[in-house]
Amino acid sequence: MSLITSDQFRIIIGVGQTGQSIARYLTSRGLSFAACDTRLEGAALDLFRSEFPEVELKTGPLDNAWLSQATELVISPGVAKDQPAIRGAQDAGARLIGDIDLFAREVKAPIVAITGSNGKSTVTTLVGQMANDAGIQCEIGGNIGIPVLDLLAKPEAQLYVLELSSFQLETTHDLRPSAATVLNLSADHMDRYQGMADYHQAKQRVYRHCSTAVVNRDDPLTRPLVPSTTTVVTFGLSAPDLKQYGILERDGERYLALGAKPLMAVSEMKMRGTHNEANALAALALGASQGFNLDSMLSTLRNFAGLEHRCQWVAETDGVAWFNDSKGTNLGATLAAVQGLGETLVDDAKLILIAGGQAKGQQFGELKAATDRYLKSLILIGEDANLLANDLAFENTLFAESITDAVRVANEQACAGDLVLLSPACASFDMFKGFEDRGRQYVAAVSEVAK
Ligand code: UMA
Ligand code: ADP
Repeated sequence: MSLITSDQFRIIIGVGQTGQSIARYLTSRGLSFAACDTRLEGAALDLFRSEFPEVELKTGPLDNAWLSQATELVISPGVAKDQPAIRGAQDAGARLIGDIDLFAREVKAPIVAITGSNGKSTVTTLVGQMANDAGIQCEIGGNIGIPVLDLLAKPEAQLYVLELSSFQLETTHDLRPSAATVLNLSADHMDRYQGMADYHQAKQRVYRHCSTAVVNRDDPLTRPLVPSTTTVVTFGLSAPDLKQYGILERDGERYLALGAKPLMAVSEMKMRGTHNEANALAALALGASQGFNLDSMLSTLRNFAGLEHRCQWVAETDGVAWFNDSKGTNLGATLAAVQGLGETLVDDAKLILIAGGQAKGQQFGELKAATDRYLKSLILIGEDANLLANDLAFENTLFAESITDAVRVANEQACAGDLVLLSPACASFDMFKGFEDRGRQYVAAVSEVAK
């Protein structure tokens, strides 16, 4: 582990949320730095300039010769590290790190590190809530939207729960989590990775130097390639072995369970869907590894209603239920939503799925069995609508120009008992500011229909 010293020249690459937090951190430690961003203008650049008017800020294409003067490059997660100017600077001796390493070097309290393709924000929030309910002062941050270095401003924290993306993990070397998990792995960000192997490798980095690895036994790709001295605890939707977490059935009722012991009926949870059962089990395993009181964790699970834009119930109109899963930005999430809600349909009721946007290099064939089984209509929006249409080859596929149009078409298609689900399996930036904007526009359109 290298130490922060003042005789180094650091350059921050990318001046968005992360870059600004790095700049605040380095400033607070009295360390000098410069910064760069490949964009020429934008709100992030304006903010950075106004907060750090004295700092040299280069914009435009990355400059290899300039970057090569740095001893340390602190890169933002959204900037791909595999590009000539950065590789060149590394060859010239610059160390490439991210904000997680800077945090790891300073932090005193234990860290729970959470990654995976889906469920990160849900499990991070849940574990944070479990900790606080159990009387442990806990801060959550990371990819969830709170840069980790900003958490150092709260030194009283007894525990940090971090959501980490594969992008953040790529440049993380010095993190020593008390517990770490890869919740699941399905294709995502294939526009940044060479393939699944590459993406898998980035996610696996969360287990390096961890004390307890929490593993999804239903998903072999989450198994750690770590030394046998690491404690491994598993969760999954099957009946669990001794000291592992899973699901037990008793008299037709499903229970969250630890070994042979039922802990609480799944029906007591406010969160719905088997994917959320997996999230609850992962959270229990992570919480137990930190010594949280079991009864307190179960009470948190009873009260936790899930997060906005994640399979969230929005409204009911003439017997049709509308769900917002705008955060379903990849195939794995949409598959979980379609299966999870599909299993709840009664009699002849069906799902009407609104999907589409930017595909991020994904192929969607793996969704076909679930869409064929549960869908009445597939309504597609966005720039990669045709890609989904071809991969899913669903007979009743309709196209819409906007989210309002999609909701209007869905309303025409739906009968009492049906569910309408927005779960795009795609990024939103072709039509929206982000998944939150997409979700809010959907909810607004649904409330027009509901009038
Ligand atoms: N930039 C460049 N060159 C590039 C790309 C970006 O200069 O090639 C610049 C942009 O012009 C901008 C800045 O970098 O000024 C943006 O940096 P960033 O893309 O790393 O984004 P931040 O604002 O720092 O937010 C990041 C995470 N974003 C990404 O990883 C893309 C946020 O996750 C995270 O909440 C935040 O740090 C705090 O930790 C968002 C995300 O979309 C929610 N994450 C992905 C996901 O969840 O799928 C991984
Ligand atoms: P992340 O932070 O990894 O994006 P979220 O908790 O925000 O995860 O949920 C993102 C999407 O994934 C939502 O659409 C949600 O319904 C779905 N999801 C949540 N948990 C899981 C899971 N365990 N497996 C598959 N999909 C999930």
